Amino acid sequence: MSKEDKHMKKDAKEEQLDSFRVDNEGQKLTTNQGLKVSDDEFSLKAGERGPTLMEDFHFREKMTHFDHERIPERIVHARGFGAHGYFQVYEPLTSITKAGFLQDPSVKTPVFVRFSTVAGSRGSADTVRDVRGFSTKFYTEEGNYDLVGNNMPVFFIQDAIKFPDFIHAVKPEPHNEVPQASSAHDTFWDFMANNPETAHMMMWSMSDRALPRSFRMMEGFGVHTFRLVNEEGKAHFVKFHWKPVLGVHSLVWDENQKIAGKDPDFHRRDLWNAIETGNYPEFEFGLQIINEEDEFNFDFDILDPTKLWPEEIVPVRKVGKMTLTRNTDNFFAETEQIAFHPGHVVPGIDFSNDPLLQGRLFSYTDTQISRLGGPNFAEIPINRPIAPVHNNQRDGMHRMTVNQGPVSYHRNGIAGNSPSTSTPQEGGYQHYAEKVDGRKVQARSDSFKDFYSQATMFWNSMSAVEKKHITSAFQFELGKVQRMDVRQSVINLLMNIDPKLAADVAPKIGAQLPEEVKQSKNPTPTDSPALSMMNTIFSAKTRKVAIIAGAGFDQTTTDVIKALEEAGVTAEVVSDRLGPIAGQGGKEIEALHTFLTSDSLLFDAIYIAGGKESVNLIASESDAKDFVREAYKHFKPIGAVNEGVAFLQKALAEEDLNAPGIVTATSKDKLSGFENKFVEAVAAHRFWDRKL
Ligand code: HDD
Repeated sequence: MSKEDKHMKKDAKEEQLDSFRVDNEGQKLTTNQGLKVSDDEFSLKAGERGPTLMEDFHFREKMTHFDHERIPERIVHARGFGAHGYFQVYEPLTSITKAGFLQDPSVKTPVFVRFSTVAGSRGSADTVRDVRGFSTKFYTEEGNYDLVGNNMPVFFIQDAIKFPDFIHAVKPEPHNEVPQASSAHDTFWDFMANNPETAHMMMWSMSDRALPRSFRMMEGFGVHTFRLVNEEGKAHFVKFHWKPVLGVHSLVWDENQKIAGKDPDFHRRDLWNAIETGNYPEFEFGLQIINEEDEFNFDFDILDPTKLWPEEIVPVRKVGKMTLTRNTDNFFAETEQIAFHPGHVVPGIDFSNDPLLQGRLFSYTDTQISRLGGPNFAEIPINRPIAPVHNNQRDGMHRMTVNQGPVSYHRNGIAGNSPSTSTPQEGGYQHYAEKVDGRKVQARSDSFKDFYSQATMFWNSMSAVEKKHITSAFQFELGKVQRMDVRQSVINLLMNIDPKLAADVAPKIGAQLPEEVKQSKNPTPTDSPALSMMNTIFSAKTRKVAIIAGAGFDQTTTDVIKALEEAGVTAEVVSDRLGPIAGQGGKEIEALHTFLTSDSLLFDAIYIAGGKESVNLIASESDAKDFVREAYKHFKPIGAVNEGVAFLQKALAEEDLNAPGIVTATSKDKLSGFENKFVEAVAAHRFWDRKL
């Protein structure tokens, strides 16, 4: 954290958290009763070699607390990572919503964001093929507003009643609890095949969107259609978006699997480090808006959570920005105990009748009661609103508030009927008075029955390389499915999305290609370019480059490091040893990694320093060539100058040396301009045109 940030005015949430923070430094050890402890190493015993005595209250208190340290993990999204920050709107949104935090661009609303995977347990790896959760709690002056979204704009199912079934299918199979954090198994694919509404989301989860490079480089979506309501009571339908300022970028599948072993904390480490080094993650807040009158003017039902609104038809208006600026003090107190709920809204934000959303409105409070041990979880510091709380709710497990006076009911005369309700003009929440009329039925609306058009649209929107990745994702995932009939039924489903895709997958998994194709009838745009990650923002900022150098590295090395750092890149030296290493011309750099402690998987690009002595040292490391080869295989930019090029020649096949993204210069070439070319290559992220 920079000096300036340290002295930044604390926001209201941080001030509130201050009153709960405890710093043990320089303090005396006590029991929970505040009694000073004289010994914390040896229990009280009847004689040095005798039994421990019940009387040892300190031992019993310490052990009892320890025995109860764990709480149930979240039933879904168990593994997550969070940070604090703030949100600012770009311009007043008065015409579409009365939400207070969306009115004044000078107001910074404190936020806490938790990113997560869905299927894996709390201790699972970050880099798995999965949807990522993207939950934001806005601590507004009108109360907490939670936007509980994902990094994909649609969902697997259309009705919340199927959620337990879907989650049972995706989680490890119950008889043996295998596999962890993976969708590559029979029950998941059996569910997909038997519930064709999953088709669109299935395509997203087989795409590179399920393999984010970083939490900082993925989009966020509210998924459902919500309503924004203005002061006059006029409503618009909206979809919420988060657009990462660094663009949307992914890892490749092979990399994901290996990183899961090399650094299971890859994403949380990345977020933590970015914030610690002042590279604050930024996301622009976007709205897609549809007038209520236009509800039925689309070839999809806007209440159907398996449909997105193509940005080319309903543009995303960027209306604000969120910046994450502060890591947590304590993972458990903040990230683990935060409780989100799509039903935590403020005046000006309302719901739609999306049946998935309607069910969520029940589930979230309910789950916190068992997860956080009772109904008073809103009093946990991270969950407390900065707006005052006054009501007649009382008691329950772990109650912290000390409510005064005899009255705990509404309407009362004794306390002048306080706490009193508020009119909408005073900020009282008023539900949107939507007219509802219908028979009680258990049914799917006909308008929800087109399962394939948007799945096909998604596929059509992909670039050749994205299509290749999706195809091999299906080959991998279905290749792990044991039951032939399940594999076959997924191929039958794929026929409805794209017969060529089905044809490319079927032979690899021993399935047959059926002749019948039930193509959907609804017309949709053939593609939506906004869905392709090739059309995202490319930037070198915060990319991580491995500088491979040993003692005696040449003088260009420090120029390259400087150029990278000026472009906002993090350059970290990988060497044969840790600590300072001396180069030519009296230069010194600090090696943070060795080939043993690191891996090119953990970097976005690599640079091989010149200098004969340096290259000889590197060449004597048995893992060095693999380091380079793997970076090549994962399409990463590779830079080298002078003797570094000679090392590259040994590591790669001759025909690969001129492949895209290999930036080299020898003394014969003009070294000037090398730095810029290499920085450009780092910004390009990956070079997909390489032959492997
Ligand atoms: Fe959910 C957690 C997102 C459908 C029930 N959900 C949870 C989290 C995210 C989402 C990001 C983690 C919150 C955190 O970080 O603490 N969920 C979604 C999205 C959905 C969705 C984007 C569809 C559009 N969820 C959904 C349905 C139900 C639930 C249909 C049940 C009816 N979700 C839960 C839950 C969780 C949860 C069981 C587990 C932990 C928690 O709530 O706090 O209540």
